[in-house]
Amino acid sequence: MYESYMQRALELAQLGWGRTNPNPLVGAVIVKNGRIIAEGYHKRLGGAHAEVAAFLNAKEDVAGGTLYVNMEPCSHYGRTPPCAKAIIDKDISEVVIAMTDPNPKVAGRGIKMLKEAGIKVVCGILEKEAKKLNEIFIKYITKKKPFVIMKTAMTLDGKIASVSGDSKWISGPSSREYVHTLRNRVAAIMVGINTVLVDNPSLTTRLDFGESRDPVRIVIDSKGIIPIESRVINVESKSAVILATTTALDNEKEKRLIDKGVQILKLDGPRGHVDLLKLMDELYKLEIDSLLLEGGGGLNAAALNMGIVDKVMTFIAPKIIGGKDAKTPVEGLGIESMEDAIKLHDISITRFEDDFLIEGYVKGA
Ligand code: AOF
Ligand code: ZN
Repeated sequence: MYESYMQRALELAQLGWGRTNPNPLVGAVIVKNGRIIAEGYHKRLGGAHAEVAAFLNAKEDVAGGTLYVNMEPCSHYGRTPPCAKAIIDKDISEVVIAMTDPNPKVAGRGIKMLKEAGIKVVCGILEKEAKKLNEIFIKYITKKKPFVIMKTAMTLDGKIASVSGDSKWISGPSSREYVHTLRNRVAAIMVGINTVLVDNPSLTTRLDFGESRDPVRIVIDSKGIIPIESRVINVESKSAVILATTTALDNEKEKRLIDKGVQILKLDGPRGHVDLLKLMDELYKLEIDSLLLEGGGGLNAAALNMGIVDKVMTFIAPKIIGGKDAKTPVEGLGIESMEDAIKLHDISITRFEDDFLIEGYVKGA
């Protein structure tokens, strides 16, 4: 019973995808006399927390009911008052929780408040699923850095473009649609300058159905050579464009970019490169909790080497194009010994028509 109501809370939580960042995805269900009498979820940043949303939706008295919620109710005054207090005030008898809140401001205090008020608390129901759902929030709130997903699409022979640079399209329509779902969920998307020069992407979200919103679009451009007329700068979008560059950026160019609404971050790193570690700290300060890294190979290699990648998502299309000079997902100098290879864990495979998506996590990110 606990599991099925928690499953429902997890489903509700997902309705908030891409709208709650940098807050978690939270859903709540209230059960009384063996049936659901209220449901709610966290809809958007600054809005009611899931528990309060469920109270607002209740059509009958919730007193004596059991509340199911996928994250420990909060105990602090943040953008909204503490949910643990609201639960106590509503006379809920039992609270079933999937995971404790990793936010240091809460971290067990919500559960403590409930127990002290005499409410029965059960914790750990569908905990693994709940932690996976909020993997972004857990990383962001505990490590104070965005959760980085390196996404690539390659042929069966490991190429991301043909020898002539053609890459439209490696993966099929249903894989590409899924990438737009991802763009709709994450706070930001990031590419290297070569991708801008070669593909001229807009980096916006295009969904076939439903309301879409664009992630903040970040371009890594150490020398400041981005063309002013690039699509990413000029396409119609409500989302910001951040140019992560260095002091090599020419003053005149900087002014023109700022006039176009581009935000400039100058983060000088070793050998004239942008310091990716500093960038992660800056993005945390901007409340960017998640980053979809969409290449190219040079930037992917740098990101892996700097240890900023948390998750890898690789689409493999059953096509063969060959060519020793055709680009691959990870360039750089490469690792010499297999023993030192970056190994992924918690691997999963999903099929999108003829393509396979392989996902896994990088240790210690
Ligand atoms: C949410 N939604 O349903 C729950 C949250 O500053 P605030 O008021 O937005 O609070 C954010 C914190 O509240 C968040 O970091 C998490 O610790 C806790 N729980 N947050 O946005 C919810 N239950
Ligand atoms: Zn709350």
